[in-house]
Amino acid sequence: MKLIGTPASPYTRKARVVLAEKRIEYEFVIDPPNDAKTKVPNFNPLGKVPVLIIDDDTTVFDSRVIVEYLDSASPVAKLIPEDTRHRIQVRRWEALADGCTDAVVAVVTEKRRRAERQSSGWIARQQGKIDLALKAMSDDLGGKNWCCGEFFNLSDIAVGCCLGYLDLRLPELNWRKTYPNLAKLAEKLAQRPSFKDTAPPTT
Ligand code: GSF
Repeated sequence: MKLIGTPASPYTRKARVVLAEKRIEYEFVIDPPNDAKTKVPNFNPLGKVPVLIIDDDTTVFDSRVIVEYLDSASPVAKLIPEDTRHRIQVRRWEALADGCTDAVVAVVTEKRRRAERQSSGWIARQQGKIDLALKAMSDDLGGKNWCCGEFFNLSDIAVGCCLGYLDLRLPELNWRKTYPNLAKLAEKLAQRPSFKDTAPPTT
C-alpha cells in the first residue's frame, strides 16, 4: 500500500496517524500537488492529497474515505464506532475539524497572494469559521478525556491534526490560551507515537 501526500498536509497526516494507530505498513510517497511535475492528477483527478494506492487498479481519496477504508481493512485499534449514533457523532467531529482546517488553508492561501490582491473580507469570513469551530470543539469537549465517547478514536485524530496545522500556519492565533481544554487534549495526543512520528516540519 502507498500513501501519496506531503509532510505538512494536515489531511495526509490524518491518514498517516490512522495507518500508524492501526499498525498498517505502507510506503509514504511525497508528491507536492502544486509542483509542476506532480503526478497526483494521475491518481486523483482533483489533484489533491492524500491519495491511498491500494493496488495497481485501486486508488482511494479523500482523507475521509481513506480513513474509513483503513478502519474497516484491519480490526486492530478500531477508530470508527459501529453503533450508528456514535459513528455519526465521530464523523461529525471529523467534519468540524476538517472544515476548520479547510478555513485555515483558505486563509493561508489568500495571505500568500500579493497584498493588493488579497480580500480582507474573505480572510475575515474564513477566520470567523475558525473561531466558531474552535469554540464548538472546546464546548463539546468540555471536561471529557476524549472528544467523542470513552476512548480515543477518529474524532481525536481529526481534531489533533487540525490543531497541529493551526500551530504550523497561524501560530499567532494563540488558541491554547483561549481554550485550555483543547490544549490539554493536544498535549496528550502529542505524546502518542502516531502523532510524534507525523509531526509537520516547522517551516
Ligand atoms: C482535502 C485535501 C486537500 O485539500 C481531504 O483529503 O480530506 N477534503 C480533502 N489537500 C490539499 C493539500 S493540504 O492542504 O493538505 C491539496 O492537495 N491541495 C492541492 C489543490 O490543488 O487543491
